[in-house]
Amino acid sequence: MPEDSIEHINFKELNKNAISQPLVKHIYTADPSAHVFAGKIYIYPSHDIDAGDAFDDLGSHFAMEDYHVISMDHIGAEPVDHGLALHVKDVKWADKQMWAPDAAEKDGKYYLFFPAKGHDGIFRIGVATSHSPSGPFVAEPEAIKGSFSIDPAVFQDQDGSYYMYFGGIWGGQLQRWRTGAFNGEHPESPTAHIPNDNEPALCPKIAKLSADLLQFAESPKDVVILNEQGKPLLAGDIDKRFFEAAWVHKYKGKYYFSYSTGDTHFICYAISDSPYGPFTYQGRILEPVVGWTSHHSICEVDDKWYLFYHDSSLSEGVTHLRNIKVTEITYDQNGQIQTLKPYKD
Ligand code: FUB
Repeated sequence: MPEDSIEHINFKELNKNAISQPLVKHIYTADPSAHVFAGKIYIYPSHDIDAGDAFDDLGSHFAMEDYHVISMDHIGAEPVDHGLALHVKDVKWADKQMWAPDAAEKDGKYYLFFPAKGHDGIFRIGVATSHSPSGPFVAEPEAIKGSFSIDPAVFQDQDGSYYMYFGGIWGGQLQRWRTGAFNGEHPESPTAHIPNDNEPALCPKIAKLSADLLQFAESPKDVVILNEQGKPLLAGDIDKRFFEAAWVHKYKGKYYFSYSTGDTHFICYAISDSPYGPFTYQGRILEPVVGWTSHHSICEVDDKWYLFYHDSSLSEGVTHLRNIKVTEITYDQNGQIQTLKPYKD
């Protein structure tokens, strides 16, 4: 929801009409990646703070420094904050902006994947490990080789393969990697290097992970999203094209790739028969929330499917002070996800 419409919002009314309430209120949290590990729900969110950086279209105001893991015994249970899981000062290669993380489990070990800006100002993706799903996590000394941009989401397929989906345009720098190398020209511009409206949209990326989950096992490839006519979405399809916040889940044998359209504020999804795509655009999962960003994950808990998402209702509309939420999603008999309105009319 655009910033300029926030001053007209009656937050008391809005919260009364919201389809869900903030899960935690003692800290600001965003970008919730949810998983069931050892029978419990674990949420890996960003930990929003007010570091005093002014709002800009590069997202400089998202100046997060650390991560906390939140757990819940079941949906509706009291969320538990497990405290500091990882701080940027303990990540050798990272300088700032600990953005949207995700986690995975393999053979009883837990992996926290996170983007951060290195000392050269370039976003990379790192990994940290722990023997507990709630951390604390110990970071690898270097970022994942060949990683770039933001918003890692790690999907474990039924055959035991793990894939990382990632990328984000504007402040997430994906557009700066169009030639395979980082293009640092026009550093202050979020839209320099973005394709023209009539050109194919920038694609999120996928890379299979190595067996130890610490590296890419292959060079990142494009995740192509097709329109209903089977043509790649165009950069000008701003209500549908990928912006950031990739997530993949499998439902009835199909791969569902969901993502945020960023500046148009929707959570959309596309379906494929392969984890690599191409994915065909299907529609919206979530209409715009209060706050500029919209970011989510989808997780099955006790045979029901849930959308973990965020808005800025707790801070009454402050873009970079968000709060995580959860609500159920439903599929029709054709596997289509019913679009949710975050606030009832
Ligand atoms: O939280 C910082 C950034 O905002 C995330 O990485 C994006 O997905 C957006 O939610």
